[in-house]
Amino acid sequence: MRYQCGIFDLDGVLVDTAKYHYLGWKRLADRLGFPFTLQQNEALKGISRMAALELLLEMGGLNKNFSQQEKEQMAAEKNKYYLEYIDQLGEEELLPGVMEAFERMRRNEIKIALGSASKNARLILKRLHIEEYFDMVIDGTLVKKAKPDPEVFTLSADKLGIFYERCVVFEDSLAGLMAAKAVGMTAVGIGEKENLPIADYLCKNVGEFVWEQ
Ligand code: B16
Ligand code: MG
Repeated sequence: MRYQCGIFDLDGVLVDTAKYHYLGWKRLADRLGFPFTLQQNEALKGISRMAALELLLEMGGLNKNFSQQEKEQMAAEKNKYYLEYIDQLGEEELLPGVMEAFERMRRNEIKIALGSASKNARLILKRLHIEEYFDMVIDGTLVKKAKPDPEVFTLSADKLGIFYERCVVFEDSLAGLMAAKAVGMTAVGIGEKENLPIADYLCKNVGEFVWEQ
């Protein structure tokens, strides 16, 4: 087998929490008085909370209006909304193909890793009851540099002692695909070609990926 490790992004790949991130940012944008569309939300996917806030404020033409302290309060406000949404999260919100992919990887002794920018990743894995599947969990609390920097993926591979060329990264964001490709990992896009034009492979869900190719 060419591959020894699969590194999974969380939001939008294992679980559809991307919609809750959108709703959280939308509530903040509504309060600040500017529109924020699903299409605009594409650019916020995969990047850190503070980087997403900066982009959102730029989209609303308000990026110069606030102090660092005010921005931190707004990021906390969005996270409060987000935590309200994911409070109800259950196993039924796992995206299709996830359990099949994990079982197939276990049978083939391929390591399973998480590479998420989210600081809420552990909480979400617990809610979904899938924490036990992971050989390595790297999330937003452990990395200094956010995607498109590859740190969140290289840290997984380094800790597991696996060459980057032997890793497959599953991502729904352009920033994440760029990160994977920058270090020679195979980049599988979960989503549409128009949003993920640089993917090595495109799949509707993680269960579709053919490990033997
Ligand atoms: P949090 P992923 C990312 O998770 C989300 O895609 C992105 O929209 C979010 O801003 C980021 O996590 C930070 O999340 O606010 O929970 O720390 O896609 O890398 O799993
Ligand atoms: Mg994602």
